[in-house]
Amino acid sequence: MSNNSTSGPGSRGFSRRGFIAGTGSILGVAALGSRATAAVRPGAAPAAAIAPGARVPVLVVGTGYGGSVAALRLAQAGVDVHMIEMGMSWDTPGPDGKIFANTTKPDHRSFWLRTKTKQPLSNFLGFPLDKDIPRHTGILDAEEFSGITVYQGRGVGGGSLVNGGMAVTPRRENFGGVLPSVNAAEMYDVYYPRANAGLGVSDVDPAWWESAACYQYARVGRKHAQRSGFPFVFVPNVYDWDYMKQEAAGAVPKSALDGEVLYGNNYGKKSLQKTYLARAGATGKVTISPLHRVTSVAPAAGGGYTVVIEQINTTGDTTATKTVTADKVFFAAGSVGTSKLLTRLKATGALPRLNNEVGKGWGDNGNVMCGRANHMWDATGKVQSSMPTAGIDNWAAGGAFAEVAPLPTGIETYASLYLSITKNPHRAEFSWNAAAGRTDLSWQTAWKQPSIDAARTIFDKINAKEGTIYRSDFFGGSKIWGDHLTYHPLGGVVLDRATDNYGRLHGHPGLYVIDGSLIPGNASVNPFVTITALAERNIERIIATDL
Ligand code: FAE
Repeated sequence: MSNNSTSGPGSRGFSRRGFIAGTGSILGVAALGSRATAAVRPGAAPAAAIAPGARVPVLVVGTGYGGSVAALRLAQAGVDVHMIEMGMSWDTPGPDGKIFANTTKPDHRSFWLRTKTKQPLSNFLGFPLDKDIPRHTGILDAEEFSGITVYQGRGVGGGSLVNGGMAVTPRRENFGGVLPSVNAAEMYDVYYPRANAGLGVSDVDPAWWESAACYQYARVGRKHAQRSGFPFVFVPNVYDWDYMKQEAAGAVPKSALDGEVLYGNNYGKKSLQKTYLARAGATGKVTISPLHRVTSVAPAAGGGYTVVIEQINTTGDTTATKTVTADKVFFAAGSVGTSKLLTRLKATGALPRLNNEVGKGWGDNGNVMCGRANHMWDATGKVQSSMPTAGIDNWAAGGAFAEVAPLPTGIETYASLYLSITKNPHRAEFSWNAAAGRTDLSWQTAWKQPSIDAARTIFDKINAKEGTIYRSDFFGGSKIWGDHLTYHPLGGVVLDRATDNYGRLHGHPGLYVIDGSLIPGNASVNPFVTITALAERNIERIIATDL
C-alpha cells in the first residue's frame, strides 16, 4: 500500500484498492452490496442483557469504532466478549416504519435524553430551528461542557450511526504530528489498509459525481477552491455508492438523498452494525447489552475487575444495577466517555494506580464551521447528498482542512457550508467535581480563535476572489463561525502517556483503552479511520502478548 504514503487524503488509487480488499474480506459473513445495505436491520452481535453476577473473560465498554475492532479481533482469537452499550440497539422501526428519524424532522429518536433539540446549525435565515421533543434515549448526544458542546453517537455502533461517513486517511507527512509514538510505516502498510477494508471504504465514481445533481454543492465548492488556488481533494466514504446512484434514479427508498445523516441513515450507509459488528456477531462469541451503562470498574478481590453496570429504560431511568466480574476490560466509550469514566475512577479511588496523565490532552480536532453566501449564478442545489465527498486541503500552508459539507434543506439556499479541521494548539483537561458529582472539562470558548484564524486562510481568500461574504444566519445572533461545538472529540487518555504504546493503562494490568481518547487531540482530518487503524494495531499486539 505504498502509494498511500505519498498521497493526500482520499487518493483514489489507495482507497480503490482498500475497497477491493475490504469487499473480499467481508463478503463471507455480510455481503456489502446494495442489497445488504438496503435495510438497517443489522447482522450485529445478538443483544442479550448481561446477568447480574456474571463472570466474563473480556468486557468491552462501548460499541463504536475502537470497541468493535476489539470485539471482532478478540472473538476471532477465540475469546468470548461481552459489550456494554449505553445507547439503544437501533434495530426496531418506529411509528413511521423507519428506524431512524429524518434530519429535517427531529423527534424522540433524534437526541439523547433532551426535551429540546440542540441542532449544530441552530438557525436558518435567522430563525431558530430547535424544537421540543419527548425525552428519550435518542441517537445523537449534544453533551454540554462549560466551553463546548460535544456531539456523539449513542447506540450500538457509536458514532458510525450519526456521522457523515467521511473515511479519511491522514497525509503520511502529517502522521508524526498525530500519533508521534507510533511507527508510521506499519500504520500505512498494514493497519490503515486493514481499517479501510474492514470499514468498507470506497470512492465515489468520479464520472457520476461530475453530473449528479446531488453533488452540485460540491462542484461549486471545487470551483471556488480552485479559482483561489487551493488543492481540492476527493475523500472516500463508507456509503454504498451503488445505492446512492439508485436513489438518484428514483429506484430505491432515499436516505443520503433525503438528507438523512445526523439522526441515522435508514439505508445505504455502512455503519459498524453492517461491518465490524456484523462480523463479530457471526463468530458467535460476542454479545451486547444495549441500554446498559458502565459506572464503575475496580480491582476484584480474586483477580480481574468488578464492573458496576446500570441498566436504563428509554427515558433514561435506572431500572437495575448489576455487578459483574471481567478478567479484562477494554474502555471504548469514546474520547469523552472513557476520559470521564477513568478521571472519576482515579479521583474517587476505584482505580488509584492510574497515572496523572489520565484526563489530559483532550482536543476538539480543531473543528469550526462556517457558511458562505454565493451569487445567484452559483446555486448549490435543492437536493444535496448528505454524504460529503471532498475537502479543501490547506493544512500545510494555513493549518486547515475544510470539508465541503452538505446543507440538505430541500430548498435552494445559495449557501456553501464547510466543516474545517484545523491546527489548534489548545488541549483541555477533565477533572472530577466532587461537589457537583460530575466530570468537568476545562475547554474555553476563546480557544477556538486559532481555528477560526486557520479557516480564514481559506475562506477570506475565496470570498475576496468571488466577491462573496460569510453567512451570518446559521449559528444565532449573527454569528459567522460555528465555534461552539465539535464532532470530533479526541484524547483524554493519550497513548504512550496515560497508557503504554499499545493502550494498556498504567498501574492496572488487564485494563485497556482502545478508542479516540488515545489520539492526542487532533488527527489532521476526520478521525474514524485513524481510530480504527490504531485499534487494529493495538489489539493485534495485545492478543499476541496478553491473552
Ligand atoms: P464512539 O464511536 O463515540 O463510541 C463510543 C460508544 O460508547 C458510544 O456508542 C457510547 O454510547 C458508548 N458509551 C459511552 N459511555 C458509556 C458507558 N459508560 N457505558 C456504556 N457505553 C458507553 O467512540 N468522523 C469521521 O472520520 N468522518 C466523518 O464524516 C464524521 N462525521 C461525524 C458527524 C457527526 C455528527 C459526529 C457526531 C461525529 C462525526 N465523526 C466523523 C466522528 C466519529 O464518529 C468519531 O470520531 C468516532 O465515532 C469515535 O469513535 P470511538 O470508538 O472513539
